[in-house]
Amino acid sequence: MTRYRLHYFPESGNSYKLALMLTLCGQSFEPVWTDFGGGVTRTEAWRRTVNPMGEIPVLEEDGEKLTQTAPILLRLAGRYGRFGAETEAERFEILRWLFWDNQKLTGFMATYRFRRAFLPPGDPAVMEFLKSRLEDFLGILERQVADRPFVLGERATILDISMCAYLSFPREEAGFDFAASHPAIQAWLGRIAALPGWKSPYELLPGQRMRRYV
Ligand SMILES: N[C@@H](CCC(=O)N[C@@H](CS)C(=O)NCC(=O)O)C(=O)O
Repeated sequence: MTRYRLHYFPESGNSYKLALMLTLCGQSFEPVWTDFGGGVTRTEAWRRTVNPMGEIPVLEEDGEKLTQTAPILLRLAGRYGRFGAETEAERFEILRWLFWDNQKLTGFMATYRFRRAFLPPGDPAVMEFLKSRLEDFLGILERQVADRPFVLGERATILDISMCAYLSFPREEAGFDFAASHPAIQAWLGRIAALPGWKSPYELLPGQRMRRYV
């Protein structure tokens, strides 16, 4: 049985992607709280010994350190035969949306939410730019899940796990009220939360939290 250790911090939606995937696959992991707010991931020593990319999360599998949630999710899906592709067309579709999520939805939501909730107020023009990009990406997701239960279609896949992560934190952090602004996304998040074994981000990612400004 593979032994997992997840280097994370509680506010990290990218960490939640892996914690949720492992949990939904019936796997446990040792949580390794990391002082992201204190700048540990920026230190030379951490980059040399844990992740040269300077990013959280890092998933250790029997001591081997893996990074980048997309290939890790693909690997776990293959290993447990859950939430993966069943056909070549689905494989392509999953890769296509994972790239989109990493670059667009997660990329901008993570940056916007972090600056809004966990840093002192910054340049309003920067926030406005990030939010306007995000509105576009949320609109794309809203349309995608309006006429199908999950991003790929009838069943949940790693796409849902990846894309829901930053939208699953308490509403006050990013400041979006999806029930009012994006009802299809709100309903989709409800379907994900109904998956057997689902847990919320702060249930799966315990420990000392960062100061919140909103
Ligand atoms: N594409 C990466 C994104 C990881 C990422 O950006 N993690 C954030 C924390 S949630 C981080 O470490 N950011 C540091 C930085 O951008 O300098 C993944 O999927 O693992």
